[in-house]
Amino acid sequence: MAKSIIFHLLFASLALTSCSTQAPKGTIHLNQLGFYPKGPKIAIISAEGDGAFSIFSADLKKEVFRGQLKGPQTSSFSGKKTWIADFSEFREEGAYKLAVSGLDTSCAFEIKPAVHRQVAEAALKAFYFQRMSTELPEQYAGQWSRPFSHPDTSVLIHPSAATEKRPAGTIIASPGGWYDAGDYNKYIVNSGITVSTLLSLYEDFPDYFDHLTISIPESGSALPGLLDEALWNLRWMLTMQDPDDGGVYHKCTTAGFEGFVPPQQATSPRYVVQKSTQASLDFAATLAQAARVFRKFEAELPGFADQCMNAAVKAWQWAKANPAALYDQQKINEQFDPDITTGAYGGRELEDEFIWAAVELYITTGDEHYFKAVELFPEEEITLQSWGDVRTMAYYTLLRHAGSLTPAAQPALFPLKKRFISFADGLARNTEKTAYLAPMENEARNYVWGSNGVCANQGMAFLYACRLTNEEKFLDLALANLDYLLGRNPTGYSFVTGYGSRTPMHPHHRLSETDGVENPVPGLLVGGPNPHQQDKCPGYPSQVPDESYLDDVCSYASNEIAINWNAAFVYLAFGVEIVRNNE
Ligand code: G3I
Ligand code: 9MR
Repeated sequence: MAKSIIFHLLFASLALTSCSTQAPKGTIHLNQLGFYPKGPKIAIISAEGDGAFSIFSADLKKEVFRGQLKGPQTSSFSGKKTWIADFSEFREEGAYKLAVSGLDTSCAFEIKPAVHRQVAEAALKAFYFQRMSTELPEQYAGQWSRPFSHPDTSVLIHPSAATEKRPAGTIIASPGGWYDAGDYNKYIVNSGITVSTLLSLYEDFPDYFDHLTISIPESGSALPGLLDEALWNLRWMLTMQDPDDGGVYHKCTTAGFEGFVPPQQATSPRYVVQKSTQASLDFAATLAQAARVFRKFEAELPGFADQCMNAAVKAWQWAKANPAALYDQQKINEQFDPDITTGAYGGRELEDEFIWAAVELYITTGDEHYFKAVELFPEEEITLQSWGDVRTMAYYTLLRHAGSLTPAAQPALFPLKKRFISFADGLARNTEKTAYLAPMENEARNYVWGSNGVCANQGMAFLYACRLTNEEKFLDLALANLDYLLGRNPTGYSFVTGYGSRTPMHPHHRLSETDGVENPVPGLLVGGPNPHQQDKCPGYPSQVPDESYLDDVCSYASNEIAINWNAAFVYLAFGVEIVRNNE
């Protein structure tokens, strides 16, 4: 009894300490949005407490749960110790703070159903904010409204892309689409995996998205909001195909990056650059998938599915005839002017792109010759999807359509499932030994440029593993990745702009930086910790892989945003939300 009173008094003093919104040395790391009532609830404490922790009502007046810290765990990157506060068994809905004697209390978080719905919707809405060749009126964009920018109706054929029918300097129209990232360019390779991730989300959960409206100008149309948004970029992608031969331009870009000026003032000449095998295959895969998805909406978009299909087939044929048209920016610049110095998104090895395109074409058409055109398992290991490695996108599609495979593909299913589960197990191996109980922390090599995208893509893989096996552990792993991105990580940031108590305020994002609005455009996932620090910005707090993050506009290697990372986050957040709320 006496002990409990002392304990209570200790915690009472905490009422005066603030949550660590601004303090860089916040020591309680948790999903800053909160938890599902029946789900796991973990916070990580990066300083030694007195062995106990408490959950208080958000006004700190009432202690509602008390537990013992477990640990310590040791970070294999920094050697630092952490302790685990597990309050999974506390299930009462409400707003709370977590307290450990002697430390700042956490900021308030919630326990409630659909706890990630808002952030998932915001991350989807972020694609609207990335739209180009359009005005963003206040009705949809609020304080981030902006005038029409980047018409892209007078785009030049760069000498690297010149043909007899379209010599250098020919003007074509390539309007629409999303800004790739913090820059003002559009890249087919990155667009492909991005749109495909969103279309996969639709294919995996059609009922949910048939009923989800988002606040965009098309809302009220007969299409689901998710597909209206995807359409915005698909229509642009179609303009990137050379109508004469089916090859696809690698990107639509200025010669160099524009400065940090508002989009309507960024008026440097724009080019489409060299047709590449990689862009053509990513295009073929994405458009073949789009043909499948939009077939259902023939009445609303007459002819669109056929248009996508024809474009996909032509791009595939071009790639088969030009299997080694690599995008090598240095080589291009040795031969042609002006030099192109924007994002490269180049790949040297295209086996995975061939597999992905072949599988999407096969699933949409049922034509086995596509399937037979590639070797499905060029190596034993399955690798995580990224813009440069799209093989697993093919596997997701095969798994999703497992019930309708023709005889040529059926034998692949068993080995695919087996390999996929062992891949997902591999991603999670040793998670319980990590300092943040996060699969990301298993390997230093996860910490590349866009490590948060790696984390979100891993989460997507866990959701597929969950679907395949029905094992709860995979759902918990997906949630662990979401927890990581929303605050349960050593930096103390929730990495999605505007969502969480401590979020990036200075992303490398020209739209946010030049709009005169204090808060960045919401719903954007920043790249995340990256010890390679390619931007060489001063002020990184650390070189340790999972701590090397800088919330400064200078830091494009850790604090840029990008559509591919956002799409993976949208998949993860909605996926967890849908599966958890169906329990
Ligand atoms: O794969 C290697 C790995 O083997 C090696 O250990 C590791 C350490 O250096 O590097 C890995 O490669 C990295 C690659 O991304 C794959 O993740 C490269 O170093 C790194 O430079 C490369 O970064 C890319 C970056 O552009 C620079 O080209 C990012 O993935 C990519 O997301 C980013 O994309 C940019 C666009 O070019 C332009 N628009 C903005 C966009 C986002 O920053
Ligand atoms: O703003 C550019 C960003 O989108 C790219 O990811 C990054 C790497 O390619 O480059 C940024 O642009 C910088 C350029 O590379 C070097 N000079 C400064 C530019 C703006 O910070």
